[in-house]
Amino acid sequence: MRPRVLVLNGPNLNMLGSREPALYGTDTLADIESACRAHARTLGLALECAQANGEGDLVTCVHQAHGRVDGLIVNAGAYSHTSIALVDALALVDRPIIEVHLSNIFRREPFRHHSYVSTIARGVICGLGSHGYLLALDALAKLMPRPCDEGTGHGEF
Ligand code: CA2
Repeated sequence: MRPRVLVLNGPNLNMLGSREPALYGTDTLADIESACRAHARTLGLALECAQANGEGDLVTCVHQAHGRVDGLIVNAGAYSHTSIALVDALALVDRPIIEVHLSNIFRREPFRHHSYVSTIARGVICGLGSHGYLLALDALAKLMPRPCDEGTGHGEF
């Protein structure tokens, strides 16, 4: 069985490619998801992608992933900075979570400098545009232990 990863994107990220290319790049969400699928294939990972604009819908996606996925990549968009409900759901997952932001949130407005998701994420990648998602897949491929890795020390950096 290949380790399974969920790539979860939050509000407004379905609009990527249409506006603000200087901040978020020119790739659409479909472009990002298909690059993730191709990269996951080379890493031997099974990939699922989901996007939701509502906070409760994102919480539901996390609940549905619970027990089914071996790792998560999360760009919660603006909810990263506001949602205790989402971070509570993510905290229940007990699988490695990599937080991704397209933009460097620390070069932006102060209200973007804090992320609730970062408090439970195994790692955080920001400011590298859509390439950040591929780096997050690389990280998860190392962090998710596979059955054949038992006792070899794999599953850690
Ligand atoms: O840099 C990121 O990936 C963000 O998560 C993007 C969020 C923002 O609220 C976070 O602070 C950082 C916003 C996504 C907005 O997406 C748009 C897409 C197309 C046009 C305009 C906005």
